[in-house]
Amino acid sequence: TLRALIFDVDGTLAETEELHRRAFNDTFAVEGLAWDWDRDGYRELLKTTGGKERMLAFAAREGIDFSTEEAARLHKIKTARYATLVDRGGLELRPGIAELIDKARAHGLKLAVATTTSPQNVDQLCHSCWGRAATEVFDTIAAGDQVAQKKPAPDVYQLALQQLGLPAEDTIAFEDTANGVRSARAAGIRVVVTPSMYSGAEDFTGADWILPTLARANWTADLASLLPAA
Ligand code: XBP
Repeated sequence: TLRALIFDVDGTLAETEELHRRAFNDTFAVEGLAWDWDRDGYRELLKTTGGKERMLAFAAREGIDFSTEEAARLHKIKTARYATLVDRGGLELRPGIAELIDKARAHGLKLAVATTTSPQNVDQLCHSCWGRAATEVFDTIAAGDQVAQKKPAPDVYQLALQQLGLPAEDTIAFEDTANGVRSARAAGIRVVVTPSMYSGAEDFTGADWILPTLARANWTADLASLLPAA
């Protein structure tokens, strides 16, 4: 029986990665680092999930001496900058998300988050897009540093299942990236993918459904019959 939907945040609920990229670049600029991540470079960098991990992977690739302490320090500045950018408004839920969440609630399904980003960022997005705190939109939130290994490891989805108190079979995950699909599948969870701005060309092998958009004619019927072909 389907009892809960588990959502990825960045790229799935909203196209947030351009704001993350700007927050990184603004941070590098105020810190006097000559790092500037353009879109093509960022697409590659996104294969490393987690902002701290992404900066460390970039530095390692470029042969730059950069410590985990420095990554953590810069990441705090980046998170504050991201909050300011989200606060300015303009971030929108992807098509179909608001309706899906409403219909799922109306059906008595639980709603959860399994994300690589921080709880603060999830809350910021919920305030900006729903005008409500994350804990009012979602029943449980499994996030970034609460687990040992970020996506594509299954850890964050396993934590979400624990928080929900449900077996994997009773849930469906919503993702936008290959790393997200691998993470959900590794936790035994069926997964719907809606490719996003940065992930469109990725290989979604393992996904149970690939949908170009979550804007559906009838979410109520889809949930009842577990998403047959459009
Ligand atoms: C999103 C990420 C995050 C964001 C930046 O992955 O990889 O790292 O790009 O967020 P997912 P932080 O959509 O799988 O959650 O800087 O807060 O890590």
